[in-house]
Amino acid sequence: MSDFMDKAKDYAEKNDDKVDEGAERAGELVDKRVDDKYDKAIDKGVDEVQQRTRGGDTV
Ligand SMILES: [Ca+2]
Repeated sequence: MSDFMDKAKDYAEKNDDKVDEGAERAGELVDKRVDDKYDKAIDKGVDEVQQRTRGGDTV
C-alpha cells in the first residue's frame, strides 16, 4: 500500500463521522445531478463507504 493510501486510511479511521457525513452529502449531490435515476445504486455506494470506514455510522 502506498504512503498516500496509508494516510487516507488513517484519516478515515480517525475522522469516521466526518467521512460518513461527507459520503452522505456527496451521494445526495450526485443524486440530484442524475435526476434520482440511480438513487438506489448511490445509496448502496454511500452505505458501503460508511461501513468500510468503520461501523457505527453517524447518519
Ligand atoms: Ca463509518
